[in-house]
Amino acid sequence: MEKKIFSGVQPTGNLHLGNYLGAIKNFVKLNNNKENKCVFCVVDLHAITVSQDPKELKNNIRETVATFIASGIDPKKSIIFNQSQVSAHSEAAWILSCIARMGWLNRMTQFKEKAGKDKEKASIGLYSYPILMAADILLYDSTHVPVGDDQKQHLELCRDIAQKFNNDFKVDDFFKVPEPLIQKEFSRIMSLKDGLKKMSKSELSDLSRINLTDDKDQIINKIKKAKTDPLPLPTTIDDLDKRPEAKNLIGIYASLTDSTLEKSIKEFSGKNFLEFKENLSQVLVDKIIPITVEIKKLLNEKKYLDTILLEGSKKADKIASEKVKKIHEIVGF
Ligand code: AQP
Repeated sequence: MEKKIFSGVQPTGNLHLGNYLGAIKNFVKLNNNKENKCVFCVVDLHAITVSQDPKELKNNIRETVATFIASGIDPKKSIIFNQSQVSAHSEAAWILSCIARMGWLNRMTQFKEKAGKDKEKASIGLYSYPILMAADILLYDSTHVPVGDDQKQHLELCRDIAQKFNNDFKVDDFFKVPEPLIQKEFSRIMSLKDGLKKMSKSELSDLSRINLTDDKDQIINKIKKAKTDPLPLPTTIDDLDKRPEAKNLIGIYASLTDSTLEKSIKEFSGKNFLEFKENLSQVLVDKIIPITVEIKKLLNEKKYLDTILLEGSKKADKIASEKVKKIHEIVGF
């Protein structure tokens, strides 16, 4: 069966190993399956829910496209575009915000985490962001949405919005109710400094993450400094449960080598972290540096990147504006 895939990445700089292993690596696999129709969006409207420097934002949009392509997404097979260029997203988001309920949004944990203690000062966009995300997905009749584990709740909200719209207007199956595609293992890569915190772009310490633009020395240094515990590496998965940093590092190793946690534990069981970290650094350098080199090369080809976005936007606009026309009819405009 044909799958319609949609996913987005925010152009907020510092794309990192978590974005790669949790999302982009999966995008590449989906892009390579002939049965799938994929749309990968640089979600710049989402990015401005927190303050952005306009010049940096422009560069970050190009860097995100460069990362998609350097990782192996083929713009001939998949639609790649930036959200702001297809106005249907903003329009559908408004209409869907009249469908979504305050109570639903109030439960979103990511808003609570990102807004922090001073919720009054957070932008309204940050609060209503999951509705825009629902519009992004539903406009393309997406059947599957590959995301990291942190986006699971937003996807459930998207499903609720689709179902309520279909029920309210008695238009059975107008919005497809999408399925999340969350990897069973390695769907949440944690900070190198704290195994209980997600690896994140906005974390102040650069040592907490491997950026996809880091060079070999930076990668080796960050792994050397990554937090561990004093015990040797464990022998079973159960032993890892109380050792979040060890679990995260072995998980990263397993994901990069396309292995499983179990096999990777066997490979290093009883060894010390020094030896394991040398192996991990080597795998990271082998897998990530070719991507880094390609990103840097592509960033010098601004016209090429802009053309991909322009062509992608035209294709996306055709699909999304058709859907908005139908929404107008259903709503009674
Ligand atoms: N640590 C992670 N582990 C696994 N997947 C992750 N993703 C993000 N962090 C991890 C997945 O990457 C995709 C794109 O994410 P995004 O651009 O929407 O940004 P985000 O989730 O807001 O990323 P950050 O790094 O966490 O940014 P900040 O610091 O701004 O909060 C998504 O599919 C996401 O699940």
